[in-house]
Amino acid sequence: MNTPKRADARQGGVPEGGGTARAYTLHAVQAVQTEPRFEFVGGSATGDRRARMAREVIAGLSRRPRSIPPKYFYDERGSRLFDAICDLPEYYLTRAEQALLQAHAGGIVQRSGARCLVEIGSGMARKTGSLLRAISARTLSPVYVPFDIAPEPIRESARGLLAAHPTLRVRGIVGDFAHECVRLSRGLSESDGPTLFAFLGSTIGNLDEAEAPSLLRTIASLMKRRDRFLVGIDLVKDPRIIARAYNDDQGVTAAFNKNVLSVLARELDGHLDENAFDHLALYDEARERVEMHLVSLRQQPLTLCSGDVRIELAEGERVMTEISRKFTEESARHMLSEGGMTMLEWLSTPEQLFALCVAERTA
Ligand code: SAH
Ligand code: AVI
Repeated sequence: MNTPKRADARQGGVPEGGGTARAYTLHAVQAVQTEPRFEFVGGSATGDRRARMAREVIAGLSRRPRSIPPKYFYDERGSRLFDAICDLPEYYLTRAEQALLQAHAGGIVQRSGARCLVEIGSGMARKTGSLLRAISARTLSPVYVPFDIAPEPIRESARGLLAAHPTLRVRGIVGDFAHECVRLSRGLSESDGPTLFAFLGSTIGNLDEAEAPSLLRTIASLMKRRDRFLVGIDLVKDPRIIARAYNDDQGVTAAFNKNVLSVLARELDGHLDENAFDHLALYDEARERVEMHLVSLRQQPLTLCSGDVRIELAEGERVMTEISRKFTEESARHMLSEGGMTMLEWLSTPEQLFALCVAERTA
């Protein structure tokens, strides 16, 4: 495994987090850190990634109802569009989760004893700061392992985090969490200490009833007894609040949704016209989930792989691009237990908009 050698002040017997001793040790740590503090420790060859994308996209578009996996939203532009969504007045999720983290990150980290943070679907790592500040207050050699399908946000967010945390080491991993979570073991080392596995932003809601427990079981298999799992969960609430969050006035969510067409055009030699589709996002109260679609505005062929694959879309036909499930404490507990985890803490906003949930691997 490609683990950098660490200048670990604790080996020198210096008490952690202690005033002058800490300042002195910080100097020492910086002075001997000759290796880069940021590295990518794994990723797939472009050809393999494209082949999987072609398989999954063609399979999804060929069955009824037609669909495209949501992970393909996130090229560089898609990641930026999602970042812009987080600032929209209608998109309450990010602010609610941020507020919870500001209030509870210290306690969550303290109770878990975490010295290492793994973040699955880390994106621009907007909310990671609260957790890393709490971890850095406990150890002189914090480790952050962001795992995302998109390399650009890993690189970009690492820049800010490294500047804010002078002894932080970042081991970025590019991969698909549906198939490649085992890559996380390349970013982890026994000496990192107790690890907090975070899955923020309600991204778990983008996985269906089979996918979510399957991912949780994989994460649980990577966790040691003392490790903890922290997941951000969007809650069932007034359907109008949810529907507005996915139908913003500025059309950023519509642009994010349509961006998947340009990803397919570029990566899979597709011929697709963004203007020939409408954005549609509906909240299904019975299923407690948002469904996001692209609606074909006319009868049109959708061609991929330089014309080798041709799918005929009827006028008004929908292609589902994302589900976004909403939970109650009970349904979240059930999902976790199906995924081999036991809920330890449930922390929700006073308005019951969003919750953070801490879990351990079921023994
Ligand atoms: N956690 C961040 C970002 C959430 S957006 C936040 O809370 O703001 C969802 C993130 O998950 C994106 O960065 C996207 O690239 C990543 N993602 C989506 N599907 C993925 C998959 N199958 N494997 C790995 N990363 C994925
Ligand atoms: C990343 N994920 C949790 C977002 C969500 O709310 O489901 C993606 C998104 N889709 C539309 N707006 C935001």
